Amino acid sequence: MAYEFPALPYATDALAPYITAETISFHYAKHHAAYVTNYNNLVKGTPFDEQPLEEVIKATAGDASKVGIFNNGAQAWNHTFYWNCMKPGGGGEPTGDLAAKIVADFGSFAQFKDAFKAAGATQFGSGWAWLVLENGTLKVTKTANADNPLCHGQVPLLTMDVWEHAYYLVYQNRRPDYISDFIDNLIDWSFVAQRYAQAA
Ligand code: MN3
Repeated sequence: MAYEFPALPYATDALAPYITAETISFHYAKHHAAYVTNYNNLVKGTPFDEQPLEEVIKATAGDASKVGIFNNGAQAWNHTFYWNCMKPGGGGEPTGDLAAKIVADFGSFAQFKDAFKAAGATQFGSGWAWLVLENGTLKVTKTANADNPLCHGQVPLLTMDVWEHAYYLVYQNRRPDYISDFIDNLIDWSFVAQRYAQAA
């Protein structure tokens, strides 16, 4: 029961100029593919091979003897989720229940944006910024390396990859510009709203 490398949900040049076909050719076709291949090789012949990826991630989190399975499995999951959080012509603002919940928990959409930008900009080194639901409350968090909110009792609703490989070919050292473009031009709020509806 190998974890299947998922197809990209759009064409390789669909997110340009923010995420170009060249970025996708490395980030999706090399980095993400390698995490999936490594994960499948590591779990092959172990009981983890029969378990859903999310269960393996939670079961191996914090276990030093399983760090390879955790890192590659969580990175496989994180990247699949990341691609689904974006769409061509994305950005704008959420609507409906999710929009109301963002205002209730952050004060305004602008305050959410500030918190999400700050999480991405202040993640030192490699990691991820997240919008999560925890005990019925929306929160913005950041995690280092492969770490994932599933391991902290949180439901991931949105993520942004802030590893340098996510933006370096287009933005070089300008991570804040990548973050602004991600928020204003790439987020698929209908996907996030769907996740929220399932979790709420
Ligand atoms: Mn990445």
